[in-house]
Amino acid sequence: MTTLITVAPTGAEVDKAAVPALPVTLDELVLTAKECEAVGASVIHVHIRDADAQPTLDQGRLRDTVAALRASTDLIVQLSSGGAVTDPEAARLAVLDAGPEMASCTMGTVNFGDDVFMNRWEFIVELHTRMQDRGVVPEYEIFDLGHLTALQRLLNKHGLPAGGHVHVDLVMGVPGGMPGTTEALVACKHALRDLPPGTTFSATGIGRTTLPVLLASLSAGGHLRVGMEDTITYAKGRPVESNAQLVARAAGLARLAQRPPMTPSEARALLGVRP
Ligand code: KMH
Ligand code: ZN
Repeated sequence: MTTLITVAPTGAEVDKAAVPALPVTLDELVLTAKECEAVGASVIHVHIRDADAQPTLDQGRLRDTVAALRASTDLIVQLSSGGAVTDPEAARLAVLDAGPEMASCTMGTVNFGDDVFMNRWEFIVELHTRMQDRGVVPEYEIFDLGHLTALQRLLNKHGLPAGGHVHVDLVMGVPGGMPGTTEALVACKHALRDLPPGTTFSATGIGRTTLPVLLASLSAGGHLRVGMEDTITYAKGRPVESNAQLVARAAGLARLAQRPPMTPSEARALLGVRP
């Protein structure tokens, strides 16, 4: 068995001024993507920034980003439909207009530090059905155990996603969501039994939960997401130098676990993404 490694290089929350290694321009993002592909990533989860390094869902920039990543790498491009907590629903839905192969789809509302990451049921249904119509493969983002029950309800009422395969990402350790612990990951794994046969999962631990979650996921048969969206500290007192550093560490641990990184074409076959 091999390991799907997703890199989430930028996110919407980390401040470029405080973390200069964060990729925020298109050139920085493309360079990061190439480096991460070289050391084992097969999917890139993308948030973009504007000229002032602030998060944006600008349609022109999104299209340019998808085109540039396609031209320079073989990575599966997964645009974030989550955006920043301040983004309106219409702009989040319009992310699909940029033509990504994949997009994220968060399965419920969650407290997000001092903010609220709002995901109303009707919004989730709209996102899911638009992705079905356009052949965009979702990654269902799970911030809490109940989000898996919401996914079961979504699939029962509205059918399987584009590509027919269900893949979830457990986002663990957000202040307000489930903790980044082995116990929480195992609870989620149990709940996956109520989803369609063959459902796969990856996991990402926010902040200092990155390593416990990574190791728990590997041992539980899960896949991995790493990147500076989720972690900016490599070890105590040691800032992350680059996204590739995090991907290389994940790939090394995956190899140790006898589950080497999968290639982008293997990842497309697994996830039901059309080449
Ligand atoms: N930035 C968070 C509010 C996603 O990309 O789909 C939402 C997020 C999830 O990062
Ligand atoms: Zn994200």
